[in-house]
Amino acid sequence: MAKAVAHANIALVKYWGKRDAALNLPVAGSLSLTLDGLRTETTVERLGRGGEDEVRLNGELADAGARRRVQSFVDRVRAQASSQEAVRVESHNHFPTASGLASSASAFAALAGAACAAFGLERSEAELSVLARLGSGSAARSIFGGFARMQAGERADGQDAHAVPVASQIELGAVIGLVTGKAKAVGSTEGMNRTRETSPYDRAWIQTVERDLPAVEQALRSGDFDELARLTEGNCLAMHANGMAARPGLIYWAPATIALMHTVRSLRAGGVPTFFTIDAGPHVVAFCSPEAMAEIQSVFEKLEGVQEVRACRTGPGIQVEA
Ligand code: 2P0
Repeated sequence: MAKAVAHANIALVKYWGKRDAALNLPVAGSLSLTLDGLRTETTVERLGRGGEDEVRLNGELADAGARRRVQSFVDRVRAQASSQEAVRVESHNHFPTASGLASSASAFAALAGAACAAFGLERSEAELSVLARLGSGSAARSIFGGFARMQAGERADGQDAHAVPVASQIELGAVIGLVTGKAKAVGSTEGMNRTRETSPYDRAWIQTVERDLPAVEQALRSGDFDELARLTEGNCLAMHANGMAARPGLIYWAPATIALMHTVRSLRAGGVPTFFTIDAGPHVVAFCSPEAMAEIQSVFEKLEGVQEVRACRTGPGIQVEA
C-alpha cells in the first residue's frame, strides 16, 4: 500500500481558462502558495485482480461521479504501468467543516503521488505535476510547497504544462474567512469554460495574467510586499470581473465577501500587512505576514456572515510513502 499527503494551494495569479478541456491545459500560467492547514491524505492499495476499483472519501463509499473521476485518473497510471489491476483508494480531507475550498488541488496531487508509488512508478516532481493536472488543473501546483508557478506550456500533449517552484523573500500566512452559504452554483470547470466562450473581457483577462505573472515573481524575489498586494488583489478582481461579464454572468460573492474585502483594505490602510484574494466561491483569503495572522483572525471572527475562520501557514510539497 502506498500513501501520499498533499496540501491545497491558493492562487495569487489565477487560473481561469483552458486551451484544452480534456487535458486541463491552461490558456495562461498561474502562481500559488501551498498552505499547511488544508491537507489531504490518500492511500492506494493494489487488489491483485482486475475489475472495479473501490473508492472511499472521508470514510464513505464515493458516489458514482466521484468514483468515475478517480477511476479514470487511476486508468492513466495503470496505462503507464502496463497494469490492469484494480485498486482501493481511500482519501481523507482535513479541511474546515464549511469548506468550499479548493479540495480538488490537494486531492489529485495526493492521488497522483500515491497511485504512482502503488504501481512502482518513479516519477519526478515535474512528472507528478503533469499527471496531477490531468485530474484538476490547480492540482499541478500542489505537488510543490511554498510558491509555485504553473507553466501554460505550448505542447498539444501537455508534457510542458506543469508547475515549478518559485523563490521568494516574502513569507506569507493566510487567514481564510469562510462565508456562510450554500455550495457554489457554478463549478470552476463550467465557470471557466462559460467565461472563455462568452465573456467580452476574456482576451484582456489573459493579457492581464501574462503581465501579472512576471511582476508577481519579481515582487516575491525583491520582497516588495506593497507591489505584491496591489498585483494580487488586481488579478483576483479582474478574474471575477471577467466571470461577471460572461453570459449568464458568474456571481460567486455573498454580502460577507464584500464586507471581508473592505475589512482587509481598511486593515492594510491601518498598517497591517495583508491583501485579499477570492476563488470561485464566496470565501475570502487574507494573505498576510505571519505576525499579522492572529489580529486578522480576531477581526474576521467578529464579522457577520463569517461562519468559520482558518489560519494557515506556508505548506510543504507532496510527501509519498511507498
Ligand atoms: C486557481 N481556480 O487558480 C483558480 C482560481 C478557482 C479560481 O483553479 O477544471 O478545480 O479541475 O482544472 O483546478 C479551480 O479550478 O479546475 C481553480 P479544473 P480547478 O486556483
